[in-house]
Amino acid sequence: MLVFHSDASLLQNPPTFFRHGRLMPHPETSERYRVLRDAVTGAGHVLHLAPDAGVASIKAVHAPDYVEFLRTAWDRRGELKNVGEELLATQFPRVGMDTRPVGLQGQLGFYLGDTSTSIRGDTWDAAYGAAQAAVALADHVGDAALKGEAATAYALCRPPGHHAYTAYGSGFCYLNNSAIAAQRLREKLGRPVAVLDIDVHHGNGTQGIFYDRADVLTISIHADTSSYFPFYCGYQGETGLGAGEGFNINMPLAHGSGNEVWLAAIRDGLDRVAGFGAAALVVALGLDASEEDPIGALKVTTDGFREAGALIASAGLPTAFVQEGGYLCEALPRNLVAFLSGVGG
Ligand code: Q9C
Ligand code: ZN
Repeated sequence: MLVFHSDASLLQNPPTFFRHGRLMPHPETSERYRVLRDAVTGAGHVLHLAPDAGVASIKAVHAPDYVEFLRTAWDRRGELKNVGEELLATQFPRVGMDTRPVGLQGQLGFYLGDTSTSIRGDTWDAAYGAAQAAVALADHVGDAALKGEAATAYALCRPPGHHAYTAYGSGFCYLNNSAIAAQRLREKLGRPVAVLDIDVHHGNGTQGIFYDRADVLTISIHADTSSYFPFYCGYQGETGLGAGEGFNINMPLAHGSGNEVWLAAIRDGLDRVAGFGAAALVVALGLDASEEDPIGALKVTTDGFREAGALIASAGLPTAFVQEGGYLCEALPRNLVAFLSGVGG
């Protein structure tokens, strides 16, 4: 299988984040990229450096002011006194507080949803590189689809993307790589596409980006959010808005659920994708549903990941697999290799 990636994914390596009143090691490190890259090359998959396709496909799903903020925030750090290694939001607007402040500290809270998603000197370069991998992936899968081939390929995107909304980042995510790939496929094929998100966390950014649209079906299978990130969404009643009504599906699963429940949800999701008539599928491939994941909440095994790959491949659609979460543990590289072997090709 072709693997699209960017060397810029070695950048943006946050050492710590706040959790439960302590500074803890940050799970979303550049070591994840090295481990996943070595796993796919070790399994014989072929790496392709993504070319720079520019900012247009990023701006097809993200607001220009948010993209400009991400690109320039670190260079503006002189606006603040005594800045350390990273910029972090300290105040966040609530519903109804919608004025964009002028200064950098206020804009950090305006454009970043939590304290685990900081701005460092190389954040933009890393997020931009990951987005380019998603674009290269979509172009490959889309070009093959235009020739009548149901190609499958994978983008090793890091940092991840599915918690990034149109105009703000959160949950370790800055640019929504899965949404960028979906929108690119939608434009290239001129037909509806679907996103199936199997990361253990609700794909809230992707849901938000496509919430009022009928041409991109979004489905998220995740650990129940009533006591789990992102807390404020991810529930079954969120079905879309306006023209998008009926085109967002959330499948929250009980914490501790294993292969059987998770794979049944994937089958259900694939049935919905088929009923929708998607011309192509984007899979937001988090590996943090693993039983070993350090911040996970489900109990999926390596065999479960292999089976998931096989199930998704059996749908026979042009499919773009986009790396999302999945954190360092012994099973992480093994689960990626197993998933891709299940997909085959
Ligand atoms: N206990 C992705 O998997 N909360 N993001 C961290 C750790 C944020 C995960 C708390 C989790 C975001 C892409
Ligand atoms: Zn996740």
